[in-house]
Amino acid sequence: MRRLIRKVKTDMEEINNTKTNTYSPESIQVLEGLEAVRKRPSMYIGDIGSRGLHHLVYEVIDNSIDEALGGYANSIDTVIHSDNSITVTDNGRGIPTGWHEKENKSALEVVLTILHAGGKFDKGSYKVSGGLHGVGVSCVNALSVDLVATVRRDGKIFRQKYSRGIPLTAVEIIGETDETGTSIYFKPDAGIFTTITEYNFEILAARIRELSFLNKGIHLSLTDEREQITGETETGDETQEYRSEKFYSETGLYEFVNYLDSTREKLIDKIIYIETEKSGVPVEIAMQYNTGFNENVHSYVNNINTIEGGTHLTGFRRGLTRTLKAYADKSGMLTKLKFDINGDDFREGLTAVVSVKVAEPQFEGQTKTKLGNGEISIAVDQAVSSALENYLEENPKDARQIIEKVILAATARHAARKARDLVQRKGVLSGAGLPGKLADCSDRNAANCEIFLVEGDSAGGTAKQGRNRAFQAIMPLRGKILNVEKAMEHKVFENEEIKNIYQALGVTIGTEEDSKALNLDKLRYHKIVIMTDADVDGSHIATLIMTFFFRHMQELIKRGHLYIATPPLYRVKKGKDERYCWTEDERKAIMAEIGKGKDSGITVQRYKGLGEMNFKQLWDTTMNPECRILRQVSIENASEADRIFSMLMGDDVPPRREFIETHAKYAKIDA
Ligand code: 0RA
Repeated sequence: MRRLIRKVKTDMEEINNTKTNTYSPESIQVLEGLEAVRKRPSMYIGDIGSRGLHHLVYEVIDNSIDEALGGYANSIDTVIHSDNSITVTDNGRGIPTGWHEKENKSALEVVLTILHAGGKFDKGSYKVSGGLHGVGVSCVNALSVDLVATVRRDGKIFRQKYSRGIPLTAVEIIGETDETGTSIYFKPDAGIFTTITEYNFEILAARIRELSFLNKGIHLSLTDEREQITGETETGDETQEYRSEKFYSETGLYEFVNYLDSTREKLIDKIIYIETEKSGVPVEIAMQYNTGFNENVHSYVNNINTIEGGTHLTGFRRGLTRTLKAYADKSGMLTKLKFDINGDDFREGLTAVVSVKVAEPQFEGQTKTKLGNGEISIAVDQAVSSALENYLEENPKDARQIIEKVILAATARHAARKARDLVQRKGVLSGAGLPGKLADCSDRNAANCEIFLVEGDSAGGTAKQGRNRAFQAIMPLRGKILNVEKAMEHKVFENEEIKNIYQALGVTIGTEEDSKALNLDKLRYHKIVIMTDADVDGSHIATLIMTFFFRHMQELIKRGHLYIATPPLYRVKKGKDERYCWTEDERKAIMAEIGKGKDSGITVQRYKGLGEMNFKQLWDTTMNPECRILRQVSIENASEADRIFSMLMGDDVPPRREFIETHAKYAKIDA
């Protein structure tokens, strides 16, 4: 009886080597498939760091989203348990538990153990959602020490347990129920995820929020059982609750754009919202112009953020440019203009989200996030142009505002080009174009080289003394660098500190194909390290510098070149025993350790700035690759990063304060 409990072995090597196992040829194939996932997890989930760890959750949620998009579920709850295991529960039909003849096992086991088995049962319905790699829940199973699938269906509660992808039990009936749905509990295997095992609430919340906007009408939630929040009832009693957030969007991308632009000043009253189907392709778009200067267009295919763009984005841009240009020509507003208008001008101060659902998406590009399907371009182009034409006709006041903004953008672009050309000419063409303030390193192989962007001339001096001049360059930045979030583009390129950064890094603007594209071919350092004081001003300066990189050198961040140095907060000293501490807890622990009862003789120095360290201390704690801590800057979620930078650095102060207050506890952002 195959359905009875199998002989279970959790050690795959043993299973594959033993001749006497009870596994049929099919199950050996399954094991080989799952073992492939365990051997090369990065091929299936991207990496085995933070991203991969969080990806497991997305993969499971995506299955439930599919069930919801099919119209069978409207609620998906995710829980982070205290040991960093996860449960995702939906109220869909429940994964089928019946016998699957061909695979000779239950359908549930097929879904959980066979790669890409996800949508096999439902002929005719295509998998709309699906993580970046679309590998399915079997992958999560392979990479979990424990996984428990609980299915509520046909009046019963079914359950099956797994370890590292191998069933520990048969599908058992453990109770009765009137409800339907699926719960997947899993604990990521610490033998695979060796560097990071802790889930980050903010990262999961950002993705679930994004999913709620992209799939309106679904109730999603995220609860963190690691964190108790003390509250108070109306009668003054103390309550203990887990940190929890609910996500629900009635109006989808309309609300998404509203959320993204909540701290920007609107140029037009209404958000332009389009929901239609062109040639069988569902297209949803929302757009809004603000008074800022950034283009802020996010695109999605089947809920995947297509950061490299693709045909849907091309179609959107083409439709937008053509329709606005035609309107502007007809209105006669362009006659006074002495120079050309180009596509970029139509997207300055534009926030938009474009989401399409494609049955058989072809993903291309370095990170497989560029849509290749040609037919989608036309569909999106048509969707935008017909809706936008109507909008402009019906809202002539808004139409005028938009065209005036476009003219302003074109004018500013001409001014910016002059400033940019200057950067370019000084930057590379004349070989002597390194800024005077730069103390360069001697190695000429960029892959070995680092540059420290240091707050202030005095700390810059210390860093110059302390560094290893073979591969570490130092560039002091004076005071607060320009807030690029609020500045017009030409101001950015006229700014001395920013020009110095371009020149020092060897980064130029403009390639053959694209006059605004970054040219990183001559990048002179593969590590760019922001080094500021460990205080409020220091973190503000670090944020200003990051804002600059985010808006103007985003590719450098995506390629993993940007880092933040972390100087220590304290030095604890007793005689010759000298220790550095990066957190309050560390300080307490070290004081307890070396203090050993009698406190006498211990001195504690609180470092308020880099300037309080001598060059040797700075080297030992913050610059020496052997013992320093560098934090790599990454973009987990493009739309959320954009929103946060515009909020932190924009004009609108109250939401910034509120953000910092609510997040300080979690994100350690000082203010
Ligand atoms: C295949 C067929 C059917 C449902 C599902 C898969 C399903 C999978 C997941 C994963 C998470 N939640 C899910 N809910 C459903 C439907 C078969 C039927 O009832 O006809």
